Amino acid sequence: MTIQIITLFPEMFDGVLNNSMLWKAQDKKLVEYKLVNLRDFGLGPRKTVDDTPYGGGDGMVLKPEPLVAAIESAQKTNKKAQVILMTPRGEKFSQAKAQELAQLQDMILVCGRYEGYDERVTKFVDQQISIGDYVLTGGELPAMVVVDAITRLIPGVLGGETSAANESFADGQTVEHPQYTRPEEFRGEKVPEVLLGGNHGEIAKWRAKQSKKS
Ligand code: 4FD
Repeated sequence: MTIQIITLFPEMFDGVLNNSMLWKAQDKKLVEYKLVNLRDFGLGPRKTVDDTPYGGGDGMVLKPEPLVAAIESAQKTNKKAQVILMTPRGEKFSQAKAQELAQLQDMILVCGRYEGYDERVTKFVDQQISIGDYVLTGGELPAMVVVDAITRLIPGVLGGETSAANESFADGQTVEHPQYTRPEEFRGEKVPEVLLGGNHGEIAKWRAKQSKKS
């Protein structure tokens, strides 16, 4: 899978893409991340990407020409890529949505800034996604959330044992069961007895019970 990210702030992704899991996924050629700097598609000598809104109002709006030029440039490298716009008005992101997107061949994530983008840009995107009902200063953090959630679902990125757990989470009724590691007792709190016994049937039953969302 190739994930291209269109943004005015590519350096924001450095720390996230270099985290061990995402890095290993790229190292194993399971995924390739490409940052596309929207500024490169800016207009005129100042490389302008934004302008004041028609009708008045606060702040700036991303102009359509640079955004669409960046999308079309990314599409040249990757003809069948799904174009996904990060916006608070999009479809709500979820584990189920992450699983759906993890099946895709390639995608282009578009990060908006300022008070938003010229609405005519939406004609050039396939999907609009929101990570939750709140407004951020840019689509970069939402794009990182989507990249992380999708990458860990790509077969081979994590150990194989995690895939089943991910599937159960996507139904909305279950969550991952609580986990414990050494020491057996920490500040008076003991690890549940059943986990120490080695009775795999009992352990599976306990975990299933604990996985039901309250
Ligand atoms: N909840 C989200 C996405 C982007 C964003 C922006 C229009 C603002 C939150 C388009 C307005 C993009 C989200 C940038 N804030 N801010 O997923």
